[in-house]
Amino acid sequence: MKVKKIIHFDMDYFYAQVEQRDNPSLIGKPVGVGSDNPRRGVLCTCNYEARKFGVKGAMPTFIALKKCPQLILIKPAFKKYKEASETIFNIFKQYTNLVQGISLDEAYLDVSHITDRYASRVAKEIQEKVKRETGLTGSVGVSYNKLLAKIGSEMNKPYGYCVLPPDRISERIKNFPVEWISGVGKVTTEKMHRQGIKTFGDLQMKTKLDLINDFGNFGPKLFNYSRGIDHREVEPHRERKSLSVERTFSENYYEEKKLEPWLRECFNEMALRLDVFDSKLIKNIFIKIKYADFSQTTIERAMSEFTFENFLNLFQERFQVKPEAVRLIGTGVKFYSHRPKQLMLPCVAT
Ligand code: DCP
Ligand code: MG
Ligand code: MG
Repeated sequence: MKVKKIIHFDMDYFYAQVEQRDNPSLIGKPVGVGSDNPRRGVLCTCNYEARKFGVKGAMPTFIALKKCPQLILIKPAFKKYKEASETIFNIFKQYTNLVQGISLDEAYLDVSHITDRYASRVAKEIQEKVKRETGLTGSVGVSYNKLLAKIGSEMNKPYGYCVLPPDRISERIKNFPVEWISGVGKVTTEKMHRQGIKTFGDLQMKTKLDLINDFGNFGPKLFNYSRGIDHREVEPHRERKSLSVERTFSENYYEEKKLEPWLRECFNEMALRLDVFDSKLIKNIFIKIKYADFSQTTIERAMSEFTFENFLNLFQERFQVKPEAVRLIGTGVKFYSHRPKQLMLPCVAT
């Protein structure tokens, strides 16, 4: 089988870096992007100076401020991030049609067809071009499959660069922590740790049957991934089934008036993330409400028009049934599962 050449690219502290680029006085200081309301907000991300204090993306702002009182908070400006994202995806597409966008700042590229230079050379070129054209840094990983390319891009962040060639791979990845495997999130990591499985090497000691017993369908994948084997293709036209945006509050709300601005914030972010074509292919819209008692409800409706009022109506309809303290609110859309081919974009960056 021919060995593939896969690149994984991910921008460094993306939203925060854009803000720093546009306001250089922030450079060298801890910066968080997110709601600037220290009582209710949540961070989207933060720069590496802030991470030294234990601040992380998705952390409630008040906790971030406890860890790092001098943290500079900036409200997100999604339009700027989307612009930067479009620029980087245009660069990717100059190299290959096989670009799979994972989010605004992240993509896999299959560059197997480029034979006149090493994939590592191509990756460096892309990294430099992104820096020149956006003023921003990203990290790249180069390998012969998606799993290892992604691990590579995360290994030396920020402005990282790492090549993982196939020779003696299962030996060389033995000490990598299990949480570097795609699909191994917090819950699976904890489960593995409880069983004394901390590294790829620990997984390699298990039989396929052990892994199936403990992790079900994910077992055979874990068996392969822990040995650096991954057959997933880069899928440029991968269909997105849904898109949603949600906000968790650090205090609960039970008044519709107080919830409405959050609903609007979710809607606005979703509108920005939606592609022009995507917005024509929405089948249903939905609202998610999580109550203070952690019970959760969603209400879904066939799409008539993509307007805030439609989401608000849907929300009101559901909230009237149970007007109690709310801890999370979200808006979402579901797409038609078989989209007409001619409407597909060459690449969809979330
Ligand atoms: N993002 C968000 N909410 C999250 C996760 C991410 O709003 N829960 C946004 C903010 C990030 C951007 O998406 O800047 C990209 O996400 P990444 O996970 O790639 O994180 P960063 O690029 O910020 O940092 P890193 O350098 O670790 O990639
Ligand atoms: Mg990133
Ligand atoms: Mg990312």
